[in-house]
Amino acid sequence: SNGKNAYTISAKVPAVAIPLAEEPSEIASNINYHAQFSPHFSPFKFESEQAFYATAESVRDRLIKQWNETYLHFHNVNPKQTYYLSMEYLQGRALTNAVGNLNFQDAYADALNKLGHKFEEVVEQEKDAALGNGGLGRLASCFLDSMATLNLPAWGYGLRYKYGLFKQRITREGQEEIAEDWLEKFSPWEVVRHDVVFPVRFFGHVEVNPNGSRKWVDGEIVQALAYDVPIPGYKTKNTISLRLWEAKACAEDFNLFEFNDGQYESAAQLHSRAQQICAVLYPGDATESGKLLRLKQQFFLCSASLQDIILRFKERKSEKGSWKWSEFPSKVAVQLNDTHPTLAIPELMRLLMDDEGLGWDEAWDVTTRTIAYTNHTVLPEALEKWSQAVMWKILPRHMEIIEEIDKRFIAMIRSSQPDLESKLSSMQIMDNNPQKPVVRMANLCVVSSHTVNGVAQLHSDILKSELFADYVSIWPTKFQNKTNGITPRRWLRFCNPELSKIITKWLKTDQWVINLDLLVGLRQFADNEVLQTEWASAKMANKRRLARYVLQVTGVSIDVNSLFDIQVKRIHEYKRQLLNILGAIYRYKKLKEMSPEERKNTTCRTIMFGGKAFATYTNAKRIVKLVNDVGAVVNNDPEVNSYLKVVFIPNYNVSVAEMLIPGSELSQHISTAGMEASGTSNMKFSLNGCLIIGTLDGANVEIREEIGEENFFLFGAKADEVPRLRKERENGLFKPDPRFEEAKEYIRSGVFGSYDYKPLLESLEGNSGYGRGDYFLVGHDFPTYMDAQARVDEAYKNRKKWQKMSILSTAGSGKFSSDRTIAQYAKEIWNIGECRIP
Ligand code: NBG
Repeated sequence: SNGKNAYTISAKVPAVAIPLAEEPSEIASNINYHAQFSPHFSPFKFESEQAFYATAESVRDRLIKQWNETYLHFHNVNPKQTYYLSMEYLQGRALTNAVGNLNFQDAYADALNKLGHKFEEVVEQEKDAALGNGGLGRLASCFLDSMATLNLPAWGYGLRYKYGLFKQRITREGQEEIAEDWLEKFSPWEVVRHDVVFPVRFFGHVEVNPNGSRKWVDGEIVQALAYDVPIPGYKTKNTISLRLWEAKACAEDFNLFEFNDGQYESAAQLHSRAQQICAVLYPGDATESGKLLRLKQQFFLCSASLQDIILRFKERKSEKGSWKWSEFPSKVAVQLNDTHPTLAIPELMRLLMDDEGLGWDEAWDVTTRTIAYTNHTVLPEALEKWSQAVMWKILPRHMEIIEEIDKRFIAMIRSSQPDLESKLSSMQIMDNNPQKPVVRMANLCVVSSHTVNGVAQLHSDILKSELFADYVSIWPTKFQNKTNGITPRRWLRFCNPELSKIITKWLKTDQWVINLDLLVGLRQFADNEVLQTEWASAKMANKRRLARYVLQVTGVSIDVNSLFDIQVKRIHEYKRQLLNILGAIYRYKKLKEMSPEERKNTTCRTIMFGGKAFATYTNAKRIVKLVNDVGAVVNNDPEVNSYLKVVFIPNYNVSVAEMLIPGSELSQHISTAGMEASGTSNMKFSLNGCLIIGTLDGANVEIREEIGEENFFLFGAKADEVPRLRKERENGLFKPDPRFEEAKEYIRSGVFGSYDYKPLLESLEGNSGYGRGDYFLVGHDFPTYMDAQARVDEAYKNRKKWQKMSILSTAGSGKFSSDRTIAQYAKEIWNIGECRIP
């Protein structure tokens, strides 16, 4: 099948309406039905695990019904539709979210009770779908929830990795990575679509036809098979799709002759090559073959998705009579989530020119009016550059197209903006440096997209003034800001039911779940002692739950009356977990030096860390090891361990976040200013009434504006000071604070064990072998960080005031709903409107 008929709505569809269970007793029998007739397990077992799968299948029935109705509605109305292309989706668990969005929470809880199960225990059986690394993937998932909730005609496209993000185990050596098979017992949420299959080509060469047209031929063809995941909106029937592609080889690719000849491996060679494509999220790309595989993944996503989009466009258009390609951009918006799906640009050009017969100008016009690009980082190492040689090998036709785009771009500049001549070499797409010729994907995106956006105001400003500054004079209106957001369903309503109840009670409405700006109504009650008491008791309940979890996964017992101080995110030097742990070390040393009397005046803290280090990022792994070593010493030191605990929570993921965030009181967002594009966990913490200690970086800037500067513990250099400070440091003008020296010296003295921390410590020094002259300015920011921490300690002593600040944090978080972000994308970039099922 080449998917040709997948979108024809056939007259032969059975029209019988199948009623769904509504009452708890009917739902119970429906769950029972699935337990018996969906043959995954023995029918003679109905433990939590079996209950989970049967419940999920029952919920899935509802989703599929709404989803079909949504599809049909979109098909009939044929509005302009957005397609979000992302290599990552960090979906987490789906059950609580699905029944919550369907507004069937109580009915399912009752039904499970009738069957002898507890809803909370059943949901724990679900494995996280972790098809992403961190913020970028989780953002994509929050966006899907908002698109569905806002009834927007919008879909997500991604890859169905067999192994998503690795599972992290902490051993004496530090972090260990283990493959996580989220599909081990199948996912109840995906529906395989055997009628949606597209061929994707790799390698081969370009053939020139007598009429001058070009065609990409030969090479190797892999089939892309669609798996659909239904995404329900909150209290709406609209249910959209996340379409994930899996790579398959055809039966014909299996060499029966070789197999019968006993050459089993080579007989199945094409099959195993196809399987590699979606085997893992982010294959290590240190090797040549790793790079090749990653590029193949990216192209696989782009090609399959675009073929699908084009086919749907044609099908819907031709049902309604004649149409023109120039109408494509008024029916289709494609959003590139970072540069990972950049190949969508040359692939759309190729499909339009080589398959559909358009000329260059027409194809270019359609492509550039269709595609928009979001930048998520200014870190040079994360700006993708692909070797030209590798690309010529895998995608020869695309390289011709990219060269042509580059050529025309250069010609355009020379004729219209000759003053930019000197900038051309850095602006052009091809970096033809003979040592290492590469294609700069971000440049290709900027040149070919109608809109480029950053993900927080500061980040978008930096894009315009630094990274993409040279392009601004050519296209002054191309650059926008879309400050990130988070879905208030998962990140407050469902993960923190205790606080949600209080909010609904005081606001006298639960509409805040879809209109988060309403939270501002809490401000007027911030001083109200009744609210403060209720607020504190919700937090305490969440802290207790978190403390039980910490004990269970780490064996460390923590004091629920201590200040719960959390930093959870990917481990990275720019995020500065090292600053946090150095602060903790200094705190420990001071506690040791105090008399028992003095200690009684200190604020008790539990400092929690969580996050994964990329498997080959050595310094990040050393930081994980250091945190664990410090924890082992501090937590077992009877002299001070009732005042301080340092805990590393293993295997941080979406589900763990849903537990940690509601129980947090202080969270750390302490990146070197200018380096964190936005951050989104800062928004989650703040929404849940957790105070932030942080730098003026990413979305911290806007959070502080919204909740009030008196409710934010600010420290550190500002983004525009960073270049000067680095220079000063290079020139030996930096004078470290004695507290900073003391903390480092304490590690060197061996208090935390004999592991070789020298390389890590040297990264904080001048021009040592490992050192980068403290590029991330840990030393510079250390003193103001410690001062801010002292302000935190003081503030926590006044619990009333603390509760007030916490209420104001939640009250000021309305702006950070992904509903707001997505509404802005819809209006200002995609030009799409609501398409709600009547
Ligand atoms: C990340 C940024 C975060 C940001 C998310 C979502 C990448 C490349 N970027 O600051 O580091 O919140 O994207 O926009 O993962």
